[in-house]
This record gives sequence, C-alpha cells and structure tokens, in this order.
Amino acid sequence: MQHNVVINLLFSIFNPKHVFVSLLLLGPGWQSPAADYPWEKGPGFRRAKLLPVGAGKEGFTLLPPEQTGIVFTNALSEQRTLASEILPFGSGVAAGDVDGDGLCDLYFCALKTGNRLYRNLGNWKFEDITEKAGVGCTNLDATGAALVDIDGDGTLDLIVNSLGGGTHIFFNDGKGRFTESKEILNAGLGGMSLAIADYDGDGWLDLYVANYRVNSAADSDVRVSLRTVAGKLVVASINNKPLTDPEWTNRFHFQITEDGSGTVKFAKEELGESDALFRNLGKGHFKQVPWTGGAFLDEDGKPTTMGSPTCMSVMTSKPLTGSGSMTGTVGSGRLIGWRFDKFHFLRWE
Ligand SMILES: [Ca+2]
Ligand SMILES: [Ca+2]
Ligand SMILES: [Ca+2]
Repeated sequence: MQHNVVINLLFSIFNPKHVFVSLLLLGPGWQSPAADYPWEKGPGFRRAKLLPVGAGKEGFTLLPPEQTGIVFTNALSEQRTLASEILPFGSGVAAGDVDGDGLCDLYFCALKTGNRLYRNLGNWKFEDITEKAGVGCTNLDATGAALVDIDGDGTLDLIVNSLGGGTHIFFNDGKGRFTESKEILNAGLGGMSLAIADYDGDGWLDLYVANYRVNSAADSDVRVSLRTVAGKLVVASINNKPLTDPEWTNRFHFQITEDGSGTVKFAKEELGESDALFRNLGKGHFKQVPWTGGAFLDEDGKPTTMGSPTCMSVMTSKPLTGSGSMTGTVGSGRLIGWRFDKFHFLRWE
C-alpha cells in the first residue's frame, strides 16, 4: 500500500496582499487534516512531524510517465553537448498552483526544445497545458524558473532564467494563462539559478539572479601571448585581442612563474559573470541594484567595494520577509552567503 505523502509549504508571512507562494502535494490516500497534527509553534512558523499511515514501505515510489502523463525530457543533442561546457549543467523545475485549484502544478525548463507546464489533475495525473498557458519559451536555453507572486494579485507568476536569452517574466491571470512582461532582465548573461526575497521590506518581492557564463573558454581555442615587461612575463593578448577587449575584460586570472632556470609555468583561471540583484519597483517592474552602491555591505558593515561573486546556485531562507539570509555556491563549490536585514545584504563566509 502506498503511503500518504504530504508536503505543504505556505509562505504568506509578510504581506498577504503582495506575498503568496504555495506548494501543495496531496497523495491519493490523504485523510488527516492539518489540524490533527501535533503542531509545535515557533517565531513565525509552526511545524509538525508527518505521521505516515499504511503498511507499505517507507520512502518514495517512482511513478512511470505513462501513469502521470509527465513525458518531459530535457534533450540536448550530441553536437550541442560537445560544443558547450555550460549547457550540460541542465535545467531546473518550478512547482506551484498556477490555476488556484489547490493542486500543485509543475513547470520544467528545457534547452531550446520548449519548456513544459503540467497541470495537476489529482491522483498523480497531469496534463500538459503549455500551449494555452503561453509559457513554452522554445527560443530559450532555459536554466531555472520560479513560480511566485511578483505583482501582488495573489496569483503565482513565472520567472524563467536562461543562458544568453535573458530572464523572462510572465504574469498569471489566476487561471493558468500567462502574459509575458515586456521587460527582459539580465540580457545576454549566463543566468542559472534565482532566488526571491523582499530584501528591502517594502512588500514587493525582489529577484536575485545567479550568473555563471554563457560560454566557457574551454569551448573554443584560446591562445594567450606573453611578453616581457620590466623583466617579468605578462599576458600581452588573447587571440590577438588586448586584455581590454570586452570579451576578455575581468574574465581571467593568470599565474605566471619562472624558476630562474628558464622554465615558465603558466596557469589561467576563468572567472564568471557578475550576479545581478533586481529590486521590484512595484507590480513586477524591476530595476537592477548596483553591487557596490551600498546595498551590499562587507563583513565590517561597510558598503562593499568588491564585485559580485559568480554563483551556480542560490537560495534564500525566510524568503518572503524583510529579513533572512541568502546563500550561494560558486564554481569551486565554496559556499558564500549574505544576511539581509532591510535594505542591506551583509556578507558572511
Ligand atoms: Ca493547480
Ligand atoms: Ca501574480
Ligand atoms: Ca522589495
């Protein structure tokens, strides 16, 4: 017998008018209302241990696509796989009730083969409503998505990140039909993960986009020329272009060492693109916040003078209130984080 599975996340802490995100998955054998659980109250939350019923095995049961109707595959051709170090990272999924029927729907991102939105019909069956929802994004290398109410009308809107195609916003009419915003954010950058939080406490959810790269130097030949300046070897050009060329600006760290016997060791580290924070000016209209403009403070509480890190993934805790924290992983796997407290991000590491 299959266990009941209940996951219920409800964030409506800060301002119910502007903030509503819900994710609700109910198993077929759902019987016990939430009121029956022994809730333990804490500051701003309550929690309860789930009590599985039935005699089956514990854990998850894999449901075949023939049963669920979810036949989505994020296909990447061999040619595109070989041509890019970035595309094989794959794409993300967003979950939320887009049509307000109480059942959690699923949105899958794809790499120029069309994103898909599946409406939950109940009993673990789904229907593909991508076309009538208007969220296919067939021209995007889509990497990540979020379902969140960014215009404050109580419906879950859709944010889709992409490699090189910008970050796209779709407003939900409440019935699972979406209209794309004319504003495309993060144009031309390698958007990966994204995080949502009202970082300045004005009641509107803001957006942080973790950028990596659209392409890697390893995807093509990169020829570095050296020259001697004041007795030291330095990089003169890359592919016959100076280091000041926009393609190479802030892109590499070089390490050149000579041991005195004529042996030269050369190493290069490729850097990622800066992440981006977008403040919601109201009703889902965003403006990018400069990294060094005072929104981000260093460990001493002073405005940072450093550029943005490059995150592969990013997430927030207590995401919908005016305070909380945000963490991200950089390419080396190092974890960095900021605590945000109304208007400011304070870095910790
Ligand atoms: Ca639904
Ligand atoms: Ca909305
Ligand atoms: Ca805000």
